Amino acid sequence: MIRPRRASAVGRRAAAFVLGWRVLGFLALGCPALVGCQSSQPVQATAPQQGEVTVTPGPDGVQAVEVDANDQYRFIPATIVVTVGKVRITVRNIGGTPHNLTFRDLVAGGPGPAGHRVAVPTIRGGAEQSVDFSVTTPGRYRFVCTIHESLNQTGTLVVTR
Ligand SMILES: [Cu+2]
Repeated sequence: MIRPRRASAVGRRAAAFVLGWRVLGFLALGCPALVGCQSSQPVQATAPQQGEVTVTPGPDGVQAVEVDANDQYRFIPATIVVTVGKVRITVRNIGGTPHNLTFRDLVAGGPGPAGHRVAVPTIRGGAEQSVDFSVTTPGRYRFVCTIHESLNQTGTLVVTR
């Protein structure tokens, strides 16, 4: 007579376990949808960074690269590899949300903690704008969209010798 009681206890535990996972599943699936309803924050905020390009200089010696900014709050490509010298980054806003591209630690004339940051100012959807600058110090320079940095709209300029 003990076996049926054990079996039912296991059954209750299993039922509680399944119910627990159903609750977790509801929370996991329900929360992003609720957040999406309450604000313009995207569900795609955890999308991976995409793309890497190695830029070669044009006839004018400028290493020109186009970077798309999209409605998934990403820069594509997110990694840009150049050598020391002249660089031109053209941001194309291919979505409808305004974006900018701002370097945190790269000022006009080279790297540094203060001064005029190298940046493409905020542009509307469908617009494009370039910034020209020179880099003299190899390193990794992070850039962000200051509007959507918390959504991980970031990228890296890798400068080699
Ligand atoms: Cu942005």
